[in-house]
Amino acid sequence: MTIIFTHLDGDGVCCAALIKMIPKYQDAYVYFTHPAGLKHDLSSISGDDIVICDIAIDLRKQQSIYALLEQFSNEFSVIYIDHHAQPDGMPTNVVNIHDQNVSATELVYRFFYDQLPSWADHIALLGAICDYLDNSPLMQRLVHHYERRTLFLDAGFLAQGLKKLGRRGHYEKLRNLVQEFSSGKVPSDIKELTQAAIAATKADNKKRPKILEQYVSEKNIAWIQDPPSMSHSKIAHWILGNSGKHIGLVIRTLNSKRQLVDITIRGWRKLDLRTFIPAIAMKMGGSAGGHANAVGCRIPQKNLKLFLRILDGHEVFNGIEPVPSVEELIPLKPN
Ligand SMILES: [Mn+2]
Repeated sequence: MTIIFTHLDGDGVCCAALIKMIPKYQDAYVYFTHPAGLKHDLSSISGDDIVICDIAIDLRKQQSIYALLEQFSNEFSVIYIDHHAQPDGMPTNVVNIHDQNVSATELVYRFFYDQLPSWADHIALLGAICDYLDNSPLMQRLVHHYERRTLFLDAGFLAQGLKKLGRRGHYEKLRNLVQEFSSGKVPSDIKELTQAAIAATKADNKKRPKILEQYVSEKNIAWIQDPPSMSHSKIAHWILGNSGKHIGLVIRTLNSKRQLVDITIRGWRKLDLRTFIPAIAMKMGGSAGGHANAVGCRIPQKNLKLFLRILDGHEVFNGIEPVPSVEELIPLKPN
């Protein structure tokens, strides 16, 4: 049997659904995991072919993960498909499909393209949209196979519905969802998903005005600390848009480790956030990872103020155009 290890977000679910469309993998078992849990979850299996999708390699566990993959790949097929930063040293017998510019779903779609049904492009698009990575040449080409508004409605049902269904402990429901998608259904066919999505969207819309009253604007950045519990990336987008600053940050004090904070950062795609934020986080005694426009950091709480000050004063912001204000873009010239 094959085991598919994947992430429990929209991108990860679509990766697994695509793979299970292939006859060879239709009985594969889907194991939902995350970077910090991958080593533990890999240790719990034996004697299977594996495909791992959309899971970043946690630097602190890199050596033991690579050792396990090496051991498995000497005897079984091991395919690693991912789009997060990847440390060197992936064992040579592992088929390593890696590109940081596109979604994991797109990589799965392209790797298995010859074995997929023609309608797999629909699920490929949904996974890419859920990870904000539908701007690649292939996805831009495929968008025209469908109708944009309908496509985004389905992607919205998936991303928002997973706010509830994607919680840990709902693994059986998620496996059913993967099964439905791999048999030709889309999110709008699945009542439990659409209902959860509508409830989540209503709750988000209700929280938005309150959150917009609470954030702090600096010269180049806008940030909020310990907002009501909901998607941090969504809050980061809201305060980014509302403030018109270059980046938006959501800071959360960890419940289990009060001396640490997690920071979710989003920008306008004019800057590659990886080129300067991880270095600052490391200087503060923390760590960081992510994509060009989506970075997460964990740093000691005591260095938070300094981190924000260094970031706000960073020279990288001097070299880019300011974000235009809405008012600048409003005026019309009558003909
Ligand atoms: Mn992803």
